[in-house]
Amino acid sequence: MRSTQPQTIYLSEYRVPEYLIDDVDLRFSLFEDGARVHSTLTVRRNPEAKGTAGPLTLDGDSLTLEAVALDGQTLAGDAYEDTGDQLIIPRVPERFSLEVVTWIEPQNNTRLEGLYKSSGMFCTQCEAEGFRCITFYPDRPDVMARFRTRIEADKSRYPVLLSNGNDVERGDLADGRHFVTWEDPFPKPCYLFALVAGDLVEKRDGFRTQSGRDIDLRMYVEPRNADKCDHALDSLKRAMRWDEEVYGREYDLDIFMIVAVDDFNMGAMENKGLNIFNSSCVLASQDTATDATFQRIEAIVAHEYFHNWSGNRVTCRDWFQLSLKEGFTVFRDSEFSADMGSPTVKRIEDVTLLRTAQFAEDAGPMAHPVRPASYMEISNFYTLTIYEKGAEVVRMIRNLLGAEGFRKGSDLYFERHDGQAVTTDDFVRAMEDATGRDLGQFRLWYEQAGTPVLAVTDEYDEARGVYRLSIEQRIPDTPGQSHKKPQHIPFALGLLGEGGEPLPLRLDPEEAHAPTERVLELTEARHTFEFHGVSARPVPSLLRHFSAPVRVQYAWSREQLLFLVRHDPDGFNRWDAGQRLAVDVIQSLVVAGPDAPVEPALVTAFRELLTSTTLDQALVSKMLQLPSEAYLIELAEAADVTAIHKAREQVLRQLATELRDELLAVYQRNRQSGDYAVTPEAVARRSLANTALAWLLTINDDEGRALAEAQFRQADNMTDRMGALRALVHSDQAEARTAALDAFYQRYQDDPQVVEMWFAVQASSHANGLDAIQALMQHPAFDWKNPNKVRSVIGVFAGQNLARFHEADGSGYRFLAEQVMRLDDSNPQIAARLVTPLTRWRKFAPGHSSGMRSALERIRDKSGLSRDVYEVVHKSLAD
Ligand code: B3K
Ligand code: ZN
Repeated sequence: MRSTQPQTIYLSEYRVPEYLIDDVDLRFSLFEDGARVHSTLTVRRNPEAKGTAGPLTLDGDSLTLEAVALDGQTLAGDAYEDTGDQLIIPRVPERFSLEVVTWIEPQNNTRLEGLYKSSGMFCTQCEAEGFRCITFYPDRPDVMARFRTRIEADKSRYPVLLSNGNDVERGDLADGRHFVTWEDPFPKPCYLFALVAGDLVEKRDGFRTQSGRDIDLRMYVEPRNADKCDHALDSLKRAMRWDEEVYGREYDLDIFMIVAVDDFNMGAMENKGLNIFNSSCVLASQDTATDATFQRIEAIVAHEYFHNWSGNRVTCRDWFQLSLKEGFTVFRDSEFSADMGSPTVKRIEDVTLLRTAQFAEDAGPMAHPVRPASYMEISNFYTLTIYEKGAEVVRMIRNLLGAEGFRKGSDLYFERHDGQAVTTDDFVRAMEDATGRDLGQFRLWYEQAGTPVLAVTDEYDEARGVYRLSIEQRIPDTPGQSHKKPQHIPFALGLLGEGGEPLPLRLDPEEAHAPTERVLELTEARHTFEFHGVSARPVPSLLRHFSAPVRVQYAWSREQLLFLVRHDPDGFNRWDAGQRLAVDVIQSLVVAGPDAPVEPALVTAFRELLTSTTLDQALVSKMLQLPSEAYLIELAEAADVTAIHKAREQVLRQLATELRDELLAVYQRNRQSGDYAVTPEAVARRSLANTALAWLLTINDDEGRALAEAQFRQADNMTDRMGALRALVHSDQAEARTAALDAFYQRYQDDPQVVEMWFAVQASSHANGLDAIQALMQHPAFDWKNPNKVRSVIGVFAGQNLARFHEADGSGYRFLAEQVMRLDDSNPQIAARLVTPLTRWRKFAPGHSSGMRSALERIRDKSGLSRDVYEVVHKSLAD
């Protein structure tokens, strides 16, 4: 056990900083055995701080302090205290300059927070609290300062030296060293500081802003990746244009830089003017990246770029406000992706993630509000709730205010708070002030955790021609929160008549021109709505576009769902009806056993989808995906993973058997020749062809296998090569599987991002149990120090290969506990993420949950646990 228990930090204890920093002057001397950091801070007492002046307290972590000087005078050892995690100077004047010299060891930094080395280059990650691993500083986002950064390093090893802002000076030094000085004119919190030093190639591009300023766009990558930059740069230009057009936001510096690094704890980081990316989220070529990767890169490049306004110019007052920048920015990138591709498909993808993973988080032991009230380790709060639910909350505000009102609100927010560190409440207030709308009750979305459940019942009064809909909302208890208040929920709906026609929704019997879709605003625990002039019992299309992040309970019959699949004019709900139908069919096989017959209505629905050429093919490709095992588990009461897996496989095989000819036809119809392009149409066609292939291989179809092998060999793009490989790897065809995997590795072994995909496709396959996973970890390409490798093998096994991870003997759980404990010593952030599957132990049938719980207990009992893992494990085991 730890010697001291980690402390909980509370929002209610927020105090303004006692000292502010106006300017930071940094000098980095980089060497192979460490780095010296000279920092000069211009400090003044905060006029808003209450009471008499207290000591200056700066945060630090893993630093060797070499010298401290105040206003040019070196301080004697008794004039300050270095506690290890704080530098305390008891007596300081109102205004002063403070020089601090620290020594750090980036080459030994395995946590990948602060300054560290990745593939021979120096790079940084400071959000949330990494800057304190570089030098002593008030490491909190409400201290905003102007940074000037001089980097000195060996010129031949590190010809490229980068930091935030503009390069203002460069030159050569003695001993083959050189320096570059960077100046960032915009005050920023230290979490947005960045430094990169390496032997990198530069790809240049440019962008002219709406006001006619020319921006230099630069991308820095290792030489072997020089041909994988175009897509990110193109995405960046599209994002810059979109933010001007949709939000009126223009880029502010003269240079915008993107750097790719292989060892990175997450996807990317929005450092001011110098975005740093995980290589897997920025590098792409037709031969090495799938369509999904191309789309992910476009979204992440845009996300980080959008942070320049939503996060950097207007930042967070404290880390409880994280969703202020993350929820808003996810909403922005999601709308951007919708505009660049298919809006319905994007909505389906976002909702799939939300309902599968965020709902699970919101129902588990780590559930927290979009604005949490407390935390132990902030790194654990970069969650689906902060990001995805936070984005849904912003989306609801946009829908309540309308696009125009929302734009007025965002304009006011950016103007009012430019250069400030603010709260989610400031965001909501700007929306209210710009439109006159009262969002008082709506604010509960930020304060109450848990996914609201809407129980919907209906009655049809034939004599009066009235259709009555009752909606009851209930918000489940979550850790530390019970007896919640009703929330303000926008509920979009439509009604379909007997022939599938949209009916006018007359809330008032006299209404002449009633709309066929309405957004009902739920504010009470229970509402009843009456729709008039309805001549036959309608089929309701509920929560269209997924207008609020809630669970809807309604007793749909299979006939109603099939009807919606055929007729709902809302593409999202058409897809959703198909999913509900498939869930219902799979769940009935979980109960009745996998040999029970499969509902013919499902086969009919899929046949219609496969044979239709008039339906939007992008939507069809989504509708053909069966609900995932993870989603089925989320929906279950006490999930029996084996039964769920078997039932789902059985449905898949049954559909493939009955629809074999249609699948072959879909495959042939959608095979493409000609130039590769990532347009919604082309992506849909590749997806349809690859889905058909995968289904054919579930029934060991000879023709299907031959097609897969041929496609694997002949593909001119990674989507098709990977599609074929995935189909083979997930089939029973052991020989074909091994041959394809070997050939794939031979071809791509020098490309780490593709090797990660090669690991992941194996780790996710039901054909591979624990032995195979352990063998992958012995492979020479596996690397404990590289988070992507850890995620692509261990993370994928525990998160996607569910039947094998949840093997009845508990071996998967023990295995995961061991890996978490091993990793916790070197990279606590990644270790804490890896625990996630175990935290859901209460969700599973007793045979599973006791093993999961024991695995958590084993981790809990390890001595010297990091704060990251400590928090997750203790909260998961709490009663
Ligand atoms: N803001 C970063 C995430 C930082 C995570 C720190 N543990 C990336 C993003 O959301 O854009
Ligand atoms: Zn972000």
